[in-house]
Amino acid sequence: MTGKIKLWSFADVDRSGKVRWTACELGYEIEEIKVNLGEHASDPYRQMNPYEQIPTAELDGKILIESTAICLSLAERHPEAALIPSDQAVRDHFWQSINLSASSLEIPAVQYYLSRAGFMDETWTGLLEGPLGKRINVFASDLPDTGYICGDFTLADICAAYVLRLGVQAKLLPFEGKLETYMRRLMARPASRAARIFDSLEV
Ligand SMILES: N[C@@H](CCC(=O)N[C@@H](CS)C(=O)NCC(=O)O)C(=O)O
Repeated sequence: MTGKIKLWSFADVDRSGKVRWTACELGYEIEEIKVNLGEHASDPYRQMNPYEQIPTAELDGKILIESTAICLSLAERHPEAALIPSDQAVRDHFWQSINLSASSLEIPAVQYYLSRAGFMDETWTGLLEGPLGKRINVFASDLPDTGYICGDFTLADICAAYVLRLGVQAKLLPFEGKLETYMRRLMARPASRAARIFDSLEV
């Protein structure tokens, strides 16, 4: 066991999944605290995360927020696991992929998914469908035929998986061909299973 992390989440499917999966890849013991909707916007949770968002983590006695940043903090502590590649040529592609998935795609993908599911105003569906549909399909078409985004498995795959799963569930991406092969490769990893990251994907 590498160490211990405390993780505050709503459910398996929210952004805490990226942190849970990263921690599982690194062999962390996870103490998970489920937060009910609404509790995230009041004390005591707000004391830890004044942005009133999930997830929050406690690592080495420090409170950390922002799912991708928490994953990177975990990965940086374990260079031997190479979840952040060390080769500069690969790193350029790594940072590009991390930012595409965790920023350009993740925010509209979550909003689109929630508006389709009735948790956000339905006007978002129409506003986001065109640009998000186009961009997430470009991202999926860039996936490798074999292996992972940076050759070996890295955090880029964890961040990509989060948006790709949403894209499939929101019917923006057909679960077939190269995308299906890539996602099934991720679904077969013991750590992604332990993190229950794909449990909601009915394929
Ligand atoms: N960029 C933040 C986004 C966090 C976020 O929006 N979390 C959602 C759950 S996945 C949330 O807390 N939603 C409730 C709200 O915003 O009130 C991160 O990656 O941690």
